[in-house]
Amino acid sequence: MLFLLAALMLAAPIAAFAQIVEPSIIPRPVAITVSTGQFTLARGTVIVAPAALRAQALMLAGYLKPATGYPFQILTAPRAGAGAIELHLDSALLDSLGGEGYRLSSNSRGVVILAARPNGLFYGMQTLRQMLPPQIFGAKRVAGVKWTLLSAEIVDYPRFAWRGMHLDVGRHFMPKAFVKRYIELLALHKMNTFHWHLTEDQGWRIEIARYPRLTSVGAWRRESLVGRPDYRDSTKNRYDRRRHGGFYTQADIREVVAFAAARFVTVVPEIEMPGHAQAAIAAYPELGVTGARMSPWTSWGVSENILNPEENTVRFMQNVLDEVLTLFPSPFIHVGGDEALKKQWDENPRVQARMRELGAKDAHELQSWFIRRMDAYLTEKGRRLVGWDEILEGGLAQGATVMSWRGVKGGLEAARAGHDVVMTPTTYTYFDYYQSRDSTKEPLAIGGFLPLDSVYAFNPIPAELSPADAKRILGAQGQLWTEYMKTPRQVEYMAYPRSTALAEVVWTPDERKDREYSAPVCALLGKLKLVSGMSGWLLCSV
Ligand code: TNX
Repeated sequence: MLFLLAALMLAAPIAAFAQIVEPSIIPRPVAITVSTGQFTLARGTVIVAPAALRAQALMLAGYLKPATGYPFQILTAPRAGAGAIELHLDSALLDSLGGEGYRLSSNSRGVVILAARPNGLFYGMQTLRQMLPPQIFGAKRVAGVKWTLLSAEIVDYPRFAWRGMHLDVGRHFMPKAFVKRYIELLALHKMNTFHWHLTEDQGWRIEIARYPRLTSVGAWRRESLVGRPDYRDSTKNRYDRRRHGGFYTQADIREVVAFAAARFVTVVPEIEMPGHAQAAIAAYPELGVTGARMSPWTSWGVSENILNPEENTVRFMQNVLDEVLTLFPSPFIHVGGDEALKKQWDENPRVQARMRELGAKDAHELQSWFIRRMDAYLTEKGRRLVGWDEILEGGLAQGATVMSWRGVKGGLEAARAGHDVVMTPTTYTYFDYYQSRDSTKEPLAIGGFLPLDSVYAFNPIPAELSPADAKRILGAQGQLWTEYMKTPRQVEYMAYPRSTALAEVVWTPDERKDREYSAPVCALLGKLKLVSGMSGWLLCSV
């Protein structure tokens, strides 16, 4: 017994020494083998890429230059004696890796990244960054660091095609520079979809040339609610008496879309209808049901004001979509559809007459009619409509894709009916909820409780779905609703580290997910903290 113990005590340090630790890459790669040996970036390290991949090579140099201070000359062929990072495309890899997969080999001579498509090369580059010392994320030259990465063989590709994060800029406007940073962080995590929630009751944020009042009026509200609304007695609500607003010009939007495209992120715009449209009604009262003059909403919750279902309104929104389509190449266009309160429709004689005229037996069918009109319009333009799961009520439009937010039930139903689905359930993907048990230690949030480990445990494919129907689940997405997030810093605090956990949910095979989830997430977060004051730190420091 004693002998055994002694043997164990002797063996333990040797085993620990011999064991090569897998680098913490998030999302965790499909397969990685690490061996002894390493490569160190040096002043003379070159990037080797064929001329067709110059944009990718420049992007890589742009990632590595600031912290190292090295020039990273770009060559089309290796140079004897110089360590190299090589980028190669090989379409024969399409079958094994898909369009977004890559292979990365590193040894003492350098690094080779192979992929069938540029997307894959880009993800290989993100992996390379994460294999280097964390200081590589610094924006300025860091002296005294050995820029070493371990020898490894990595084969990697995503589990889902839709790997997304959403951002509500309607409740609080977020500056363009932050939107770009948010996208850069998505790309670092191999996410490929940015769902930009651009219109709300409280603010319309996208310039539409044909309807200038949408932004001159709709983008500005007089003041904002302080704290949470009092639902029983609204006279108790307090306001900050500070004008809030902002919008993106079409030039801003083009800039963001191009920035995202260079990082293989598709920007899916959302233009909300028929509910969550008070800012639009404030700008053009004829879009509303009551005809009342109003301003963009100053409170949080769900406004009763809803678009009227007249032909003029449909045309107005289609004209808006026309401009949206010129700005966003995304195949998917989001039209909202959630929480459209039907009170004004139910109470208004004109709307009731319209329902009879259209043969809609209730307000749900009327909403369904409205969404179908948009679906037909977008389909005719070669795009696909996405909406929140309320678009199932009253009958789902033919080509619609559903975001299942009120649990996964809507998603199951839609998938079984042959529709594509993005899983966005509150229980796993609402990053506007509190993230720690003692919410008194956190800044005010909407409520709820969604800690990091719950996000990490999420499987976007519900067990009850048949393998055939499961193919309808395009992926999943995290939501950042900003009623209680006034600043970019607050958004980041809520988004991280939970977005890192979600990144692994949508990329890594379920069985490869690390049981010690928090260690790698926090390790990466430590690296990210170096990117000028990342704020989502709470869960890793407790
Ligand atoms: C529900 S999710 C909403 C949003 C709110 C959010 C707050 C969805 C489609 N609608 O308008 O901001 O809850 O958690």
